[in-house]
Parts: sequence; C-alpha cells; structure tokens
Amino acid sequence: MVIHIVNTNKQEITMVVGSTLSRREFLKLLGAGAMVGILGKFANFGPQNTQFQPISREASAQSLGQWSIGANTSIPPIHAAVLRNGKILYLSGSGYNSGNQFGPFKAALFDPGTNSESIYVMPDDLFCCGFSQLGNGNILIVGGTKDYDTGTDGKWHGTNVAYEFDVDSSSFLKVQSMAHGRWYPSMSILPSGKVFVMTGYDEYGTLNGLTEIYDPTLKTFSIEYDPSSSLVYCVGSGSTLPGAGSPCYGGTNHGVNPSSTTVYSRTIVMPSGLVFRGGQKQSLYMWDPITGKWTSAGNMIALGRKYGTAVLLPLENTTSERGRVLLVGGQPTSGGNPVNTAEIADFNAGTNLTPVIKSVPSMNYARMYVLPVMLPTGKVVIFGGTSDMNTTFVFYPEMFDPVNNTWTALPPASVGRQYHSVAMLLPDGRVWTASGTPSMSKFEPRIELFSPWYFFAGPRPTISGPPTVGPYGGTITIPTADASSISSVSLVKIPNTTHHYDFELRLVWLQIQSTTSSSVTVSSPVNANLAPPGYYLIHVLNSSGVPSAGQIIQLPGLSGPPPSPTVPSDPLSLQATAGDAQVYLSWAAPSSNGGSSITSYKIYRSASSGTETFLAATGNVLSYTDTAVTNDQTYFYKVTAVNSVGESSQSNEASAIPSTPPPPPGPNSFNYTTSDNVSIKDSLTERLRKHHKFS
Ligand SMILES: [Cu+2]
Repeated sequence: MVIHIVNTNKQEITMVVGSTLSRREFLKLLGAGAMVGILGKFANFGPQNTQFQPISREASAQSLGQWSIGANTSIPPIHAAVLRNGKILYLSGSGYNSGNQFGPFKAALFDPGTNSESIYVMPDDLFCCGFSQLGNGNILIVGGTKDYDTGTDGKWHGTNVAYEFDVDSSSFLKVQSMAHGRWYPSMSILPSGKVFVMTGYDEYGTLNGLTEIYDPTLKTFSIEYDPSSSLVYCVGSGSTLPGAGSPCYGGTNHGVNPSSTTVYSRTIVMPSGLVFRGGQKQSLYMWDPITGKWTSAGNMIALGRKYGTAVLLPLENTTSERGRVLLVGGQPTSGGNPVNTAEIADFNAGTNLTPVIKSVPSMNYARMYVLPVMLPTGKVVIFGGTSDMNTTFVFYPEMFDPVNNTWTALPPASVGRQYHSVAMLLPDGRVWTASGTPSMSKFEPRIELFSPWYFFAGPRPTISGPPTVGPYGGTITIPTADASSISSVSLVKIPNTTHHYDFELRLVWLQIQSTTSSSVTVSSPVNANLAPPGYYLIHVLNSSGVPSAGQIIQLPGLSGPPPSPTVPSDPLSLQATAGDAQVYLSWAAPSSNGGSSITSYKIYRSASSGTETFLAATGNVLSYTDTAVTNDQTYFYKVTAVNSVGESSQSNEASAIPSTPPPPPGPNSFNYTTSDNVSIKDSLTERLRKHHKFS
C-alpha cells in the first residue's frame, strides 16, 4: 500500500507499508496534522486547503477506506441500478456517442456472482432517460434521446417512449408512451407506488411542462394539472421545425408546471408526502400529489447548482419530522466555475411547504458532476466530479456527517469521474463507481470500488437470514446471531442513479423494539412517505457503528407483523433407561420453539411421581445421563425446553430403577423374529446368526 500525506506545509510524503496500517501507525499519521490518502495509484491532485474537519469516529478505525479496480464495462453505465436480485442493470442507449446516434442502443445486466455482463440491443435510444425502481423492483425507464443536437436547430430532442425492465425475466417490456418527449426528465416513486414524471426536453427540444403519473398496475400515463395555476405549455413552443407549437396544454384552473423548471430537477418525496423539487436552479418548489398543486418554496443561497446534487438526509422514522435536504456543489451559473459550498433546506425548522435555508460548512473541494451515495451508517459521501467544466478531476470523496454538519475527506480514487458517471452502494457495503464521458464518443470503462472504513474496523455484525417484514407501522424482525451487540438499524433505498443524483436516495433509522438472543425486532417505517413502496437494504449496526452487509427487503412487507415469540411447547417422548448407577434420559424437541430458538433444556427429578424438582440444565441437546443415583431406587423425571422468552411446561414423566448388571445371559436368551429382523442380545447371537445363515 502507498500512503500519501500532505502536511500543512503542502509537502507530500510518500510511505509504503503493508496492506493494513496498524492503529498506532494510523494515529501517528493523524497526529502529524496530515491528510491521509490510501490508494493503489496516486492521483496527482493535492488538497486545495488543509482545513480539514476534526476526524470523526470513523478515523479511529485502521483506515478511512480503500479503493480497488474492478472489471471494465463494455458500455458506459450512464444510468445504473442495483436490482432486488443483487444484479446491476446499466444503460447507455447510444452512450453520448454521435457515431451511435442511429444505433445500436445498448443496455447491460451485470452479474456480480459470475462477473459477467449480458448486453441488450434496444430499438429506442434511452440515453439520458429517467430511471427509477418501482415498488415491485422493476425499473421504469421514461424518455431518452429522439435526436442528437446535430440537426439544424442544434438542440437535443426527447423521445416519449417508456419501458419497464422486468427483473424476473431479465427483459425489457415496452409500455404506453408518454404524451410527449422527455430528454433529461425527473421522476420519483410516490407513497402510492405510482410514479411522478416531469420536465425534460420534448420532441422539438422545448422544455416539457407536463406532469405525468405512471400507474404501474395499468402500465399507463395520465397528465396531472395544477388547479391553482393557469399556465400553458405548447409542445415545441419556440421551435421553427415543422409541426412545432401545438398542441397546447393547460389553461384556466388546470395549469402546467411552474415555468422556472429545469431538466433533471432533483425531486425528492418528503416525510409530508409532498415532492420537493430543486437543486439545479435557485428556485425551490413543492408539489402535492393529492391535489396536483405546485407551491413556491423560496430560493437556495446558491444561484444555482447545475450538476451539483440534492440528498434527503437520514430520517428518524417519526410522524412529526419534515426532513432536511442537503444541496451541495455544482455550477452557480451555466459555464461558471463549480463551487464547494453546501446548504440545507431544513423543513424541520420550517413548515412542510417552506424550508428554512441554512448554510453549512463547505466541502474541501469545489466540484460539479458529483456522485452522491448514502452509506448504511447515515453518512452521505460525495464522490468524484470535476473542479471545472469537465476536465480536472476531484479524486477525493468527502463524507458529510448530517448530525454535526462536518465534512471528512476520504482516500482518493485513482479513476476520475466526470459527466455521465455513477456511484452506488452495493449490498455488501462497498461503493461501485463507473462510467464518465470526457467528451463526445469517449467513455471511461473502468469500474472502481470503494470499501469504506467499516471494512477495516473489526468483525462486522451479520444478518443470518431473510428478515420478516410487516406493513407500514408494523415491525421488521431481523435474524442475527449478534443481536446482543446491535445498537441501531438502518434502512437504505436500493440505489438507482443517473446524471449525478438518485431520486430515491434515502435512509431511515428504525427504532429497536425488542431483542432476543437470535433476532432484533425494529419498527418498520411508520408510513409510505418516509419510505415509498419498493426494495431497501436493511443493516444492523453494532455499538461501534459498524454495519452488517445489507439484506434486500421489500416494503411494505407482504405479511402482517410477526407474532411476538412465546415460550416453547414442552419436549416430547421423554424416555428413562436404567443403567448401573446411572439413568440415561432422551427426548424429542418440542413441536414449537415459540418463534425463538431453543437455547437449553432443564431436567427435573424426584423419588416419587409428580413431585420433580430442578436437577440440572443442559445445552440445546436431546439427552442427559444422571449419574447421581443409587441402585435399586426408583427415579422419576420430567424435562422442560427454554428459549429467549422463558421455559416451557414440563414433558411427560418417565421413570427408571438403576441396578447392578444382570448375570450373563444363558444360551437360550437370544431370539429372532424373521430372517431379516434380528433381535441381537449378545455376542452369542452373532455366532448363532452365522451358524443358522439368517442373513
Ligand atoms: Cu446526459
């Protein structure tokens, strides 16, 4: 491993050490007031300043994280999702390659189990589409490219097609098209499971003013108007192309979207159920899915954050919270220099409709084309991006702590990520980064994977099987052998991302309700506003904040809340067999463990029937030998089963009289029933068996 340290005098020190730093070595480096980067290949891009935030608890681990290079992709993952089966779907269409603008249009399914990539060739160019994961785990794809900007008007034109990628059959299904084209649309899964779609350039390159709602059951779109507005949108308005300018939509009391909308607006479903829209332009809006009404929500501090991002900060799973949105990086003005500033639209401090805008500390690096990822620890990491239009890479990820509002720079990547790149949290807790288009017709094929600090902080807790998931407001029971050490549980939306944000990115902390030796039961999300229907990664975290790998679960659960565990039923078929100064007991396990694993059995004994008292406890075994007995005395026994809740009632009673061994059997003491059913009494039988050729 190579370690690069830039000290406060901006001198770079390079060290080569073993694959892992000892804690002492690491602390020594930190003690030097240094910025530490750990990487395979040094990215020659030093910090712009050394005013790093105080090292968070993550830094007490051996490492802040490590990078590794993965397999190349054969097409650029411009749109990417982790599917509910753990595979990764990515999509390029023509892939920002004018040589492919008439085809072939490609997508790929990557199987991490086999490291193999299956390529799809599609009839439509889904480059620069909307890309979201439905409640059933299918991927909804809306819009994309109708024409490159190589035509007479020099504009990108959007297509109106829509597809679902069906996870079970691994195939694309064309569904009803939208009313008009959308190149760079925005979309979000609503609490109802329907999908909100807005903006994008229409088939003439004009901003599409319609809100459309996709119904995943009917697989159709419908236009939704704002009853409080009278705005009008005419398709292709302003274009001189033949046919442009009609039809028109909207009018008195059924208006279209506010006119200051922009392509790829960052839309987020908030705890109120309202949809936040902002992040690219300065103006913020809220949309009400029940009424269709748009409301102005004020302005950001930044004049704009083009190809910055917006992230809903972790939720606490309450009905009273309103949520906070981190707005970070990007260009304030088109063509201007990206910024390092950050601010929070704090709805908790405001109302459901109007956030209080608060400035928070800036990142260490100015950047656009950023890649936001939510870690299972509740920290947001901004990966990649460029410090100018699209050439100078920012290799250092920066981790935002939403509790203390601090940034921590993490070890630099070796592959830069620019326009059309992606980053996603994988179920195992690593971060997958891919793609990037330095210019038209070029793309970055290298995958690079980041393993955060928790891969180097001792044993990680584990989830031992599929959780039992109840409805909203119910419970989720997570099987884990580490139950006693679990101190928090996080739920992270399974990622789907494109164009430097993830519409569904969110984390909900789930309150622990009860713990057994083998499971943790938490509150499921209290409603669908906090966690819209779909697939999530659930993680258990120990008291050091180290998370398990994520288990993929579906919300809401198909079953009701699991019943609370009870004591087991009583053990079955207790038998007592006498020996010389001992009694051998055996039994069968109870028919029910009460919903919690059997941990031990208890043996009860007495000299008279029905008066047994506690003798001994065993582990989870089905026999016991009592050697504290006197020959020729009768002993009575009963057994109980114990789980995390308590002890069962007593089993049937069995008795035995231990005694000295009987005298050796006489020659006639053997017997047999049939030639293949031999009752063997002693060694003599075996000799006789051979003699009589029984077998
Ligand atoms: Cu694009």
